[in-house]
Amino acid sequence: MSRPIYVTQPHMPPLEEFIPYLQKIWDSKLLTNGGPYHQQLEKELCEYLGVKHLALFSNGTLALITALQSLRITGEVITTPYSFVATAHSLLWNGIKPVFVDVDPATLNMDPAKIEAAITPQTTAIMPVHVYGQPCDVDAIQHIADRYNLRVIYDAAHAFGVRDGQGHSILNHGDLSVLSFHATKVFNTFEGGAIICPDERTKQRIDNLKNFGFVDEVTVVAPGINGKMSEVNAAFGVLQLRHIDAAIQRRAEIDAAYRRGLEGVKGIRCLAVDPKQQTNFSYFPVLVESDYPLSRDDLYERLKAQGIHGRRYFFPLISDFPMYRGLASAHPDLLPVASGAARKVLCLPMYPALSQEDLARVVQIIGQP
Ligand code: T4K
Repeated sequence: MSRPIYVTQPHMPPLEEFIPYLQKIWDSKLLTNGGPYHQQLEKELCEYLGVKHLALFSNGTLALITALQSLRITGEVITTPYSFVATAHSLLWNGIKPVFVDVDPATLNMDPAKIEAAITPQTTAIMPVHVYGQPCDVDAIQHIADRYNLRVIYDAAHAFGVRDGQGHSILNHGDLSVLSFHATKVFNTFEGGAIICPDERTKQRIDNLKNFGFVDEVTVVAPGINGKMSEVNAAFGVLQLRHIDAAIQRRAEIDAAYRRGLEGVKGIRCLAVDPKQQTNFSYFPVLVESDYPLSRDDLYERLKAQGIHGRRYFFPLISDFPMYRGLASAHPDLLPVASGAARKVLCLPMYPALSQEDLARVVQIIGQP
């Protein structure tokens, strides 16, 4: 059998381009705690993404946990069950009760029409996710948040570089947005993440919180954590930024090729994209509908038998995991769209180095299962 094809493969610049960065770190002996590459990457990411302030983190999960801390969120937070577990785990780590609402069938993002009914006197915030990098209905969500005086923290782990219909960064919506720079993401720093915030004061609080709460050598203002990104990760990010446009362009070509190849396949549905929005092609999910000859799981196994490892993101739903399923809002009857999507979705291999031949093989197997 030929070598395996995974759902993703990290985008890596040539190693020799990274050596001079490492040399600088070796020479300076500055390894972490807000060193020069850390500062440079924060600045360059603000420019690239079109955001005002950005605080780097060692991963997206710590960034989510800290984002909630920074706004002192308590009580209940309305969120989506259709995401990676880290979304809801960040709430539990803060002693917050997640309240799940169903998703929109077109985008698989939180359905704004379901939010109001889930609000209680304990609700303090909404945590939606831009799933697969598809923007949430940010205006509808903000409207509800304003009406009920709720904070909005976007889990934007998938949404690096995504822009709304007006060409503005999707990361500027809500009170805070959180990115992941994990190896499996469009922009990776091996491990990493960031919080995007609109003002200097919030950025300062986040920076304090990610450094144990220190504001100077002898003053600790909050029970902070260690969420800092190291210089090696930050340097890698600076180099990655030089290559990111080409990487996203290649993803766009793969996305288009999948759509063309799968167009006539009965029972396979690709998620629609809004041509006004600028997406990042981070994943390529397909829905395996009932008129396809195989079930989603059978197709997943069929591909796997040929060395093609798609992934069922996001199955099981977060609300089906043991630490969540006892919640009243976790009942599958209340989450029919999310439950259906979790049964139908298969994410196909999507990464810049995916060859035409490998892509054609995936399409061919799906077309003639
Ligand atoms: N919010 C959302 C909505 C998220 O999706 C995530 C993370 C987070 C928050 C939390 O952000 P971080 O704390 O992770 O920064 C992966 C990732 O570990 C996770 O970051 C990601 N979401 C999630 C959707 O996917 P797994 O368990 O599927 O990863 P794994 O190790 O099975 O990798 C998938 C495939 O990628 C492998 O089969 C091969 C390839 N791969 C992976 C790694 C790690 C490589 O080729 N090289 C690598 O180094 O969770």
